[in-house]
Amino acid sequence: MSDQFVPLPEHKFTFGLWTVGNQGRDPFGHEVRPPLPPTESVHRLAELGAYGVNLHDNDLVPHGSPAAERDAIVAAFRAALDETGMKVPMATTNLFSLPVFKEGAFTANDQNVRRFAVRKALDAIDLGAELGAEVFVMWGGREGVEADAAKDVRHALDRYKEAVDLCCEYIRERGYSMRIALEPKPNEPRGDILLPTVGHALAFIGELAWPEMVGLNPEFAHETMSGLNFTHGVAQTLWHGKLFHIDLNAQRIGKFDQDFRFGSEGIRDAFYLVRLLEDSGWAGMRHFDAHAYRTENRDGVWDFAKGCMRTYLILKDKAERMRDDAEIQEALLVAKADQLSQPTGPLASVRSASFDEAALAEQGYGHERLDQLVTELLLGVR
Ligand SMILES: [Mn+2]
Repeated sequence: MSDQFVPLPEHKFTFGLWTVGNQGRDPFGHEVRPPLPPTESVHRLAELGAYGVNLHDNDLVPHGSPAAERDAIVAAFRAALDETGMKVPMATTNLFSLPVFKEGAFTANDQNVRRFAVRKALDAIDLGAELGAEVFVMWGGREGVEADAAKDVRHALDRYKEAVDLCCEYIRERGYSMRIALEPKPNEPRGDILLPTVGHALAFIGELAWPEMVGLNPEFAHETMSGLNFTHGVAQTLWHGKLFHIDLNAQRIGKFDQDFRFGSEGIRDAFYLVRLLEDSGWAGMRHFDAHAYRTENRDGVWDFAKGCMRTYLILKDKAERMRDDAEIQEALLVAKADQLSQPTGPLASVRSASFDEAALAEQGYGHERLDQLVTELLLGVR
């Protein structure tokens, strides 16, 4: 492998403990890999050049652990972070695995289940703050329904808003430097999940008590499952100032939630995403929410992790090459790409302008040539 694409902490690559720790269980098959201790993940990922790890509460502390046990686990994990210099930029809570959440968590019909869920989120906020996390992700995996008769979505959204507001109130009360990032997903594990896309979630934020504290954690696989253009979703999230975190992986449209190694499917889409993140000066984490194929043993897990980071760096290099490629830049001028940053108004000049409509309609934009040039760049022949 060429040394040019070696990951370093400055690249801000992070992995969830649940990603490299994934044991390969799927709806039809059991675990194929042994459990991976969180401290080992920290050491191995540090050796590979990652910046940090992220976690659900129960990735680190098993649910129901007594306080003394919890503190000992966190102390050992803290020691591994200190030994390696690894950070925990993001924390989240698992509100989807326990049987108690089978009908929902923040939006469960039962008020006591909702209170239990919010309490668990508050504890996870404390854990995240203790480890230095500045982003708290909320993926509402069970916030949905199969039997539409059973849930009024308007009331469910009231309760969803209430739960996010309660978490914001708690963060403010405790004085934590933490923001919340909602993670949209259309379906799986529920038949339909609330806040299914980036657009739904952005609109929801506008109804919250502290909208400035809440943004998004869009995921490549989740928007792609809906057949949407993930890069466009991220661009609009950036446009609203709401990109607080991002989940990178790979997914084919129309399939189950695949969570593949970044760039392993949809390499073009991955390229335009990397180009957007780099061109926009995104200062946040390049977080991978993915896992190794079920075919892999422990060695394959580290091949998976290395592959995610290496592909990102290769695509970042391709984005730089695109900027430096005179022919592509000339084709962009033919496409008038530079003109889009100019305002359309003011109103008076719109009203007084004269147009040669036939000439405007006649012009071509050279997209075929432009797209072929970019394709050849990605294929490595220019
Ligand atoms: Mn995710």
